[in-house]
Amino acid sequence: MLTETILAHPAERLTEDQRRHYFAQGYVALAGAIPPAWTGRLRAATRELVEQSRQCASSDEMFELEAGHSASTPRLHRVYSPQDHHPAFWEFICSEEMTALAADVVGPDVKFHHAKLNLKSARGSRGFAWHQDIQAWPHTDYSPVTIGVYIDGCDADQGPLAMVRGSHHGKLYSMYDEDGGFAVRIAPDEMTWLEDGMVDAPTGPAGTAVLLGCRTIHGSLRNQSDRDRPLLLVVYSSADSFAYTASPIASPRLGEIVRGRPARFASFDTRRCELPPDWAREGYGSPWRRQRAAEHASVSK
Ligand SMILES: O=C(O)CCC(=O)C(=O)O
Repeated sequence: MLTETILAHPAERLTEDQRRHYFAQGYVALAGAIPPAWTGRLRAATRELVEQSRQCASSDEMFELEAGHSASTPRLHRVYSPQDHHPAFWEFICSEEMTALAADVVGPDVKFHHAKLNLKSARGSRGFAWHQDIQAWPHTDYSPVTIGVYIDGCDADQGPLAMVRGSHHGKLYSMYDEDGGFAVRIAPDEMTWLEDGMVDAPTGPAGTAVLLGCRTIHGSLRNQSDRDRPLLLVVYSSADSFAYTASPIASPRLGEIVRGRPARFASFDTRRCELPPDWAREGYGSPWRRQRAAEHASVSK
């Protein structure tokens, strides 16, 4: 659904100011938007997944391990598709709290695309380079939104999501490096225009939500604190927006309508979007391995 049509529907959860901020700046942060009853359940479910990761010796399709992970000291960077590994996550993704937020920025009919749980363990080794998301999962329009929920809250030293204000109005950058690898990062020499004042990295208590548009340039620093930073990231779109490439993060839930009704017509925004590799054949693997490969390539040139 295109922005003008979305805005013709009244917002249910966001104030008009918050909704205006989302469409003007490409994101909006909502301190403590998700109630403690939910963050408590998500915290307990996260603990169960972390327990399971003790059996895991190297990163796989479910767990992205953080440096120093072992059976006695589990350290995780990410859990892929948490909704397929613990029912609390799917229930939350379909909940009124989440789908009403999504509906305010994608329109009344809401479709699920994929989710990930970025735990970013304490004293972690990785941030996330500046990038835009939509090139990894292009859709027929630019309605997709990622809703990030800080399950335990997030402070400045924990590597919060950082957004470049208004960058969704600008161009889509290439996510490929010089060697043709999909690096999930914008080449640093393309970002020389960036100044500190253009960046916002909102923090907040448990239940703080960040709604992030799919064209917005964002990234994050590594977690320098001694606390993990669990951030659940859920991607939704308008029901009439269709992904036209395989998803990098597969799930049997992909494409499920979680609010309202399925579409009868597709919505199109003809601004071009770079295509990712064929994830169905190549597999996505780890975005951090991709970014490291691109860094090494540019350092060694
Ligand atoms: O977890 C983070 O800090 C950043 C994650 C991110 O930007 C992404 O998954 O696209």
